[in-house]
Amino acid sequence: MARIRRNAQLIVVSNRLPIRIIGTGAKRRFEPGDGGLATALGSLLEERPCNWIGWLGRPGPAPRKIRLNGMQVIPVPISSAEIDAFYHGFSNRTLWPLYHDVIRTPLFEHRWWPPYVDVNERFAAKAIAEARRGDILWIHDYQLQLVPQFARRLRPDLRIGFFLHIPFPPEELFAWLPWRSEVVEGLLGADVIGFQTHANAQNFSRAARKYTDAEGTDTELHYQGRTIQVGSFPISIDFRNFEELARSPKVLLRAKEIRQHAGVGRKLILCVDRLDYTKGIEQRLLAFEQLLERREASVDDCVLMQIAVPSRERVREYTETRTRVERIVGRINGEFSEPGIIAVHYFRRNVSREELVAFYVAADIMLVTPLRDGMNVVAKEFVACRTDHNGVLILSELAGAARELRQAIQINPHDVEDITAALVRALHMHKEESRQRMVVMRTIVRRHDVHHWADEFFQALKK
Ligand code: GDG
Repeated sequence: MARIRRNAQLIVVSNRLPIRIIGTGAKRRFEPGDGGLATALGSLLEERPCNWIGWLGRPGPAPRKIRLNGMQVIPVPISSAEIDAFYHGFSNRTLWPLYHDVIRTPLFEHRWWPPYVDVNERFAAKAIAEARRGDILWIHDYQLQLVPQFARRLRPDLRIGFFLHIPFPPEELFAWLPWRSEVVEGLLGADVIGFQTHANAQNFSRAARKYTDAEGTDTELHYQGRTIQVGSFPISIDFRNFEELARSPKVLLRAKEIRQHAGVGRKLILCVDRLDYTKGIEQRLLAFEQLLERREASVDDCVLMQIAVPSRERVREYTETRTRVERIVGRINGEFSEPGIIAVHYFRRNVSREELVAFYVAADIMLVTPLRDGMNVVAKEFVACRTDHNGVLILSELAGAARELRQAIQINPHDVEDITAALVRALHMHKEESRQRMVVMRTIVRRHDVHHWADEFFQALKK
């Protein structure tokens, strides 16, 4: 088995690079993006030489290499046609809905598969071109599930890790995928395959035993003469960084302003998501509507603020979700708002990290209702920002985060009644009870922060 050299370089492979392009043509320059993965890997990147392979987010040719903060960034070129098939098509209309409990029907378009294979092969080729003997490859997420196998074939000397950020579906659903064997074989090229939860890891091991010659247990598979570790590595956040931001005078001042806009004496119910059908935005709005309709609370008691970050707008299911969400927001406001008293504040935009933290600090209730989610780090960010130990978290039991955040009010996000009942409970929860719950959740997230996550994965890879 390949071992890690002490001065081995780390080669991270992810669909998107952790950088932003500013400007075009001769005026083009690059800046670090504020992606969660870059933060997560921060300490590892400082420890050893690092390369990052990924896509810049624009079609067509890409610059050869970029040096940024001591890291070498290697962009992978992807054409417009490939973006349509590999990214919008196979990744986001086949795999994404299939891996999220088929909340939307996945499309199985055979013309999308060859570009998925080609682009994966290109990522692998770029990665191994940078790899010296015994280096470490850490590949991320559903867009790149074939990279481990491509890299392994050409470079058996490398240590290869793969981490899936989204759920791995149960056998009954994975069976739908016409390329199920190829996908599992692709992943089995890795030495360590990490998932957000035990259930996801178990789903994968079962699929591997069913669709390939792999043998073994839920945590250890034997395949083509190699041993592969399969495990759960729940991702987390940079707790200290969020906590510090939440304590900064600028953020506190902004939080105060947001509270004033919410209205005196009104409890602020906050929701933060990419505008994605997996996040259960419609269900939670219906629950809020029901709360007002039944007069279990009025607009004088509470206000809902939804930050909805535009996402995948070239995919039809996403534009449809947006239309539906906005229709419900309009209906609730038409029915219940009063002059100067808005029932639902809806912000369809990306806000800065500081602004986001100010919202977390200002909120009374955080409402997180995904119909299925790998982890959901928004829930953890809210907890990290509550340095006052106040605030109630309502959390979907179908988010990976529910495994750790047991002191949240957990709900079944498909059950609008359940969400309404949780809102009533949260609105009336005694301060001492919410405080006790928050203290426990903060201890858990502080201990299992993102550095812990990256270290654990890396340790497994070193074994
Ligand atoms: C995938 C999996 C898994 C949101 N709005 C703004 C903003 N955000 C940031 C949040 C948070 C991130 O985006 C969203 O993370 P989630 O975990 O909720 O979800 P996905 O984007 O679906 O991510 C998920 C994750 O990967 C990590 O493994 O947890 O299950 O689906 O960090 O803060 N950030 C800023 N402005 C916004 O308006 N700055």
